[in-house]
Amino acid sequence: MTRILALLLLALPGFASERSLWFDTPATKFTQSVPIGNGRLGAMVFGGVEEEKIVLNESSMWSGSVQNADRDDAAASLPEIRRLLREGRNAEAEKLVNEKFVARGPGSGSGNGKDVQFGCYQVLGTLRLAFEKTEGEVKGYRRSLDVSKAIARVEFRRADVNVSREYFASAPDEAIVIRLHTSKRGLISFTAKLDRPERFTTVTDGNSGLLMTGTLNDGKGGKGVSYAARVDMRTKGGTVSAADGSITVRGADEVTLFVTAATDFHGFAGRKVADRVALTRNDMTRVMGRPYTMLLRSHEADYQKYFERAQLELGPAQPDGEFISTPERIKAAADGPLDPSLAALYFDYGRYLLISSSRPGGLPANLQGIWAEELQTPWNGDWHLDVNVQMNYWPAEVTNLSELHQPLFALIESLREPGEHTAKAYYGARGWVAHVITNPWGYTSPGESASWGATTSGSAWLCQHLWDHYLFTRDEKFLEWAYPLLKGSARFYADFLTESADGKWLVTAPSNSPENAFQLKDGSQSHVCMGPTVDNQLLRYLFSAAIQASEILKTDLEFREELTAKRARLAPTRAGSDGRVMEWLEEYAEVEKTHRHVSHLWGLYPASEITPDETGELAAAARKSLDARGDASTGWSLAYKLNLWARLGDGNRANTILGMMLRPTGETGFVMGGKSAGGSYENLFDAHPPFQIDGNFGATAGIAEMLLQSHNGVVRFLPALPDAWREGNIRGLRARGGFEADLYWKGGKLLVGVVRSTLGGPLKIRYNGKTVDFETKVGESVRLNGSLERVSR
Ligand code: FUC
Repeated sequence: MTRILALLLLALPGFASERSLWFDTPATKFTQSVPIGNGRLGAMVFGGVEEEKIVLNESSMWSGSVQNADRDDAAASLPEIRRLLREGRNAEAEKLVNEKFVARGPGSGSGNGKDVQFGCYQVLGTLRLAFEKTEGEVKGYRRSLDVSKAIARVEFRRADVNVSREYFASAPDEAIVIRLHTSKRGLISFTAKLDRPERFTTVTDGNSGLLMTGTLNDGKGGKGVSYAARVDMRTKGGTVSAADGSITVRGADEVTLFVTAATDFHGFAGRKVADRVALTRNDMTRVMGRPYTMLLRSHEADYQKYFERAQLELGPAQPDGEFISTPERIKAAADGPLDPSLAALYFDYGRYLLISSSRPGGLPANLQGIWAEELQTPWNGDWHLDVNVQMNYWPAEVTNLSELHQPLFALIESLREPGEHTAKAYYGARGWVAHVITNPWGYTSPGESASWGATTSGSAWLCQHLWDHYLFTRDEKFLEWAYPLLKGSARFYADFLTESADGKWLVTAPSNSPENAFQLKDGSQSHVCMGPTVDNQLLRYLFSAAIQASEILKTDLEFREELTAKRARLAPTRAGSDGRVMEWLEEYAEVEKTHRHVSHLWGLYPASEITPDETGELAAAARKSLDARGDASTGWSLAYKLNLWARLGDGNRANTILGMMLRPTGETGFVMGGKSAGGSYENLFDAHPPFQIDGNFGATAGIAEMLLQSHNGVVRFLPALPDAWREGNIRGLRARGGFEADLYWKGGKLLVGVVRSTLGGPLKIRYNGKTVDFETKVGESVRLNGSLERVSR
């Protein structure tokens, strides 16, 4: 009987399922609204009863333009900067970097770059539907986002009428689709408007359409990206009229609204498409010609082909877990232990956000994914290269969304040419380099301040993604494509390296340990240094990748030998006298002990030169470093620590940090660290604060990393399973070498592990201290019990 009742409940439309976020009120703030997106077009649904507000986004809404921000005479100061660094006069070196070695011009505009050439990612506009006032109390209000189908819904009852709205962003149909429905006929009446805070004209177009057009600032007093956004609708019954840039519908039975949008930005490097207005018209004609059910079906099929590749179930759900709203669930996470099913929802949400903000052929997910309500987004909504954009792509391979990694590769490719110019201007070096920030305009110059802008390893960190994609897929065609990028990056660093003060090592200089400052003996402080640990780790990885790639592709023997020799002279990762991993070449004291960046642990994650199995002492030192940094931090920093603890095999600590990420944030402004900082907004967007999506993606990767790891030739089952995840299963995670794994566990112990081999070859599995080896054939499944014995079923 109860079972029948449960089934009946589940059959009800919009019933809370584990795979939905839901709210019992409309959103009043952006961080309460729900995101939908097709990779390029995005929308945030507020779900107001009387006024529906839908914030619209398009991924290429970038102000600014292509520029040369390199100082062409910078290289002349390099010897002096290096001399000062060798003499330990870092503060003086930093002063010189600020004078001669930062970007020419305003750079990012101190993170407020909307009207300078760096530009900024900004909102497309807002669609507002003002509904005719109706008498009667609103009952049963529910706003939801089903992440298994990528559909948002608003439902309520008023004066015996059921009102429902359905929203999705279709990739196959290049449109946002909104269906308005009421249980009685003739009751849909509203006025639709389309606007943005500046630079727009909205006109009516035909009987039922709105067309908004405008041009963004190119940052040099001229015209930048031009855009067009269009709204049109199909109505059943009632009347439709157009006037004064708005559309009014009266007494319709049913309405389907469509939004199409485009800019003339086409790919990187400032190429433009011919006619963005025509593009939006063509998209509109096509989408309006297809029945709603067909649109919905092809959207679901397109979305689910990605989403259904992986599945995580963490049980048992807390009693009532399904019946309390998402904001209540995160409030509960603040007060008590983390509900495992909320962690599973967060994992699904992260995959949802990546599928919705990053599609092949498009731009990579930025600091906001694609969702922004402002003109001036925080930090320009750009691509930060000292952890942030990389973190966005940490879940791509392991959660089986490998193709969605492609926009990042396209970004990397776009930086090669401008990066060659920067390499020459600053370092007199061959190859290409990118520093800390970039945009769609190929920005590779340093930032405008030495304190953060002198990080020279952005390009090396980006290149890790090329090699890791190869490790997961073993796609040689891809490697052939990526090799010139890897080689060009390695070429740069091989030229750039210089001798350390004691002549022992080859080091990067000038550089930073991202954004962290240290104390010098004379009491001065500096960020600029020689050979920070992260650079040594990055270059060890990059050179190794370029060496191996050149072997696989049978090319560049001489260059390979040069890299091999230089790699041997990179400083190893070391523990200092306090037992922590040294962040710098020297044992400097850090200025801010709990600084959010933990870049010196890059070798633990995402790389794997530090592992508990192979380099136990360094792993212990990493543990000490993390303890000293403390857990509390900004959103992305928490996500980084979650991955690091997973790599250290400490599932309980990782789960504690995940719990901190799922606490409601009390902060709305900018917070750079400290106790109360990172957490979640009510819509589960990660709070830096402000909203920054990297934490969502980093945590998704971290959850996967708790359950499956595959670095250094070993596939590890459940390497960091927290006690609280007593029972569950994960299906469809990917492991390096072309493997795909499903794991089932109970009572905290592995029951069954299945590994499918898509490419054949050796497979080494480790669980609970035991290691077994297999030789697999293409398409073969290896099925194991909890003792790693092969079983047939
Ligand atoms: C880096 C971080 C900040 C912020 C910004 C977008 O500069 O240090 O915390 O995430 O990127």
